Amino acid sequence: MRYLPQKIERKWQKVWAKENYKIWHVPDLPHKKHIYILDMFPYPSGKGLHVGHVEGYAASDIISRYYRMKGYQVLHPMGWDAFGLPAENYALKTKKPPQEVVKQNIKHFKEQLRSLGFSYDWQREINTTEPFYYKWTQWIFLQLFKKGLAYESDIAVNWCPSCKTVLANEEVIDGKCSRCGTLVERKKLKQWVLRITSYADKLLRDLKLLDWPSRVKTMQTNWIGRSVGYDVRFKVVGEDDSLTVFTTRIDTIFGVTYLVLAPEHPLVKKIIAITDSPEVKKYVKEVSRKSDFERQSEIKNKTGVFLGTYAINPATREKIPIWVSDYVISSYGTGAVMGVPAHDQRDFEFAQAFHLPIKQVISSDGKEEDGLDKAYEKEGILINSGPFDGRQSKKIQDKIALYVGGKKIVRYKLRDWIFSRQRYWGEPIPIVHCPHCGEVPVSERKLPLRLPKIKKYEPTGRNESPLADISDWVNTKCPKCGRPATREANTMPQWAGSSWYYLAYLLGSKGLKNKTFDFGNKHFKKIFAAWLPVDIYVGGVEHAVLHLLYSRFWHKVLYDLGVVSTSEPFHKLVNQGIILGEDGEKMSKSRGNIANPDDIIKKYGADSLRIYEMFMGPLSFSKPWSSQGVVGIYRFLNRVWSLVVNTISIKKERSSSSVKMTKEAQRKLKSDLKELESLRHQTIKKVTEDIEKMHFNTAISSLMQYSNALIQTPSEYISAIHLETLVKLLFPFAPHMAQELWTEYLKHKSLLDKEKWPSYQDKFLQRAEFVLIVQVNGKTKGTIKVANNASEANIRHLASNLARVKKSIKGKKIKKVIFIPQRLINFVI
Ligand code: ANZ
Ligand code: ZN
Repeated sequence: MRYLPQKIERKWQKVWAKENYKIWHVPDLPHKKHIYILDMFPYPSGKGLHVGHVEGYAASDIISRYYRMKGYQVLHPMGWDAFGLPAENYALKTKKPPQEVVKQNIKHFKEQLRSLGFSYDWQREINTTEPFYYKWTQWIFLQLFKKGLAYESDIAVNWCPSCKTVLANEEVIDGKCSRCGTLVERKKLKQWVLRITSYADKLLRDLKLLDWPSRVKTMQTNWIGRSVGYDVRFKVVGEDDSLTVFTTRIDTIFGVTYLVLAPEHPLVKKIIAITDSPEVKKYVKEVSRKSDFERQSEIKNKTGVFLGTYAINPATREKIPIWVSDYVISSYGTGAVMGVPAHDQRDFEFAQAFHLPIKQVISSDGKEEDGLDKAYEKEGILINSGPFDGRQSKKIQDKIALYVGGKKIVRYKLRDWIFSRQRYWGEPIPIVHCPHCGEVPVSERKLPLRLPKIKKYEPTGRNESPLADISDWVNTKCPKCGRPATREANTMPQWAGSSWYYLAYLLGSKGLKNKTFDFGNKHFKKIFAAWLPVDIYVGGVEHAVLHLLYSRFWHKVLYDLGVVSTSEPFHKLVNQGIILGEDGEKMSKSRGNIANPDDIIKKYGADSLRIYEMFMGPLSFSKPWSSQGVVGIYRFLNRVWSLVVNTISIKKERSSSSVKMTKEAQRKLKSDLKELESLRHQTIKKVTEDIEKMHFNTAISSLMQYSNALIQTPSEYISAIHLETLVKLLFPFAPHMAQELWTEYLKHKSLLDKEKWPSYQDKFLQRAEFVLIVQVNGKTKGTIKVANNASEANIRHLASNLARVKKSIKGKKIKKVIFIPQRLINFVI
């Protein structure tokens, strides 16, 4: 009769697992109301599931179980994002092949997910490293290639000459390699790149269609970084060339006192070739070694050098000097900037550092200030601007553009996606390099291009993946001309397989293994059209600009290919907040403040863990862990358990009719039971609405209130409908315990997944009586109990007759009575 979560939970997990979790399996083509509820799938690291995973997965499980009871077909799948660095690094550390490590880790993760009672359609489980999965990843890559959206390009990367490897920006510290301390160089390397920039406008525009947290939308908006401005040409003195700058403030052009180029700008090279200036050469060489990260973090400390050349300002015809500085980014705009120190703070600091003139051309009142101490960046009235003096700065932009020959242009911060990695554990890029035909795609019929099993999968230290050393894999024949050729040896990045996995679930392994090789076949299209877009997507905010942008990009390409029928993959996005350690700090091994889900399940059961994490606070908030909190929830579940178990056994012993009562007691009991029935309806309403809004903490609060009210009611008067309602409402949160009570104590044969969600009736929401607060001048003097249908006059009369109220208002004039129905009455004297 005791609540023993460990026993109960294992029992029901076994029942649910029957016939490969048939109970949660939905058909490819839904035939009634349906909903697609998706979790961000994990990469199966060696550490196993953490409490942050549990938070998001518990939330999506609750809504999945709820919608099933509401009669929906719920697609709620799970799988493994198993290619990429985390798995490979773990393999290197444990000195085991990645294939083996991944298999082991998946087994462990799956066991953990099962032990939490999550209701996944395991028949649709996918794994990005299975050849029949990545053949589609490769297929999508080939479609991108055919559309000109995948190309090879020489790209500047961070290069350590000692480790002979590319480094990420984060791996460069003070310009040095974080592993060996050697000065890092920027190096051009041939890489595969995806043209995400050609979707920049659509990616930005369609954010409007999405029900996403505004924080994530803002991050994507800034990352895409749309700017409307003008390209303006400046003639270079003594050269045939002209220089084009990109500016968003063409209204400041009369205030340009210098031009400044990125060190990589082609004109810099050209001028160096002519002047052979040692100073310029030295500067360019120095900064070329620095990563972008470093250049941008040095914003306060401006460096630069005069190129020795001049240009003509097209607005004033003045001769202005051309400088080189690393505050200009070579990959943005034209890599050239017109310097307006009076109206741009970065330019102001640069001009001060190098004693360049500062010329004010805009002011708030049309008058020049003497000596600016910082840039005036706002709009205003033009001054010192020839024919445009006295005009409003913003409105005059197009006219000034016409005057100086500027061209309006939209530019984006978004850069194309560098898509190749020099590592082993990724999808092979299905391209053959032929000396005669160039880059030739592997025939689609030959996919998957399998990743060969190799003995040495450590990074080579050259700018190639270890695959380059496998000669019988690399050497092949050109698919086009049949002559000897070599395979692309770089692999795809971690983000490839996850860019389309929500589609893979819809096909399942059966569909993915389908021989008819066409993603766009009619049947697949029908399945996609039926389920997409994903209705609710739950996951961490750390994916805001990586995964969530990449997958939107691939989806839009597939949309343009006619494969999918919606322009966006994920309709509603929900971010779970970060769970901090008990000390309020980020959970980490070194701090020793990590809460381990396995330990909690062992001690208190999965149901307690699930409910605790939902009760910690609003889902999207970050919040600290509390061991005491877990215990509190465990006690709550124990109380519910005893309530149901005791009520059932006591009811059996004595029936309510055998008890003798006075008339008065009978009347009170009747009123109490009426109240309880009203509370039942209120609880159903609240829990229903809260689950749909994903306000789980408040849903749990109202379940606590309802169960407390039941606990206070004598068992023999609690009708079965109360216990059934409580158990059903509790089911999405604590499925094991609810099912156990339903089966063993309430004696039902059904599984709750197949039961109907309780409904409420509005007429019962009205309570028979209310407790009303009575105040005088805002100070509480007492409470009165009034019938639901009592009139205001009646209530006023009752309230003013309270002893303490009587005393306060005696002989005073009542100025006003504030009455809030069902809550409060306040006499203002
Ligand atoms: C002159 C000017 C005057 C500017 C002024 C701003 C204020 P967003 O909005 O981010 O697109 N810029 C252009 N290309 C650059 C590059 N490659 N590296 C660094 N800065 C660059 O910014 C556009 C503005 O950033 C441009 O407008 C340019 O400076 C600078 F009062 O031109 B502006
Ligand atoms: Zn060829």
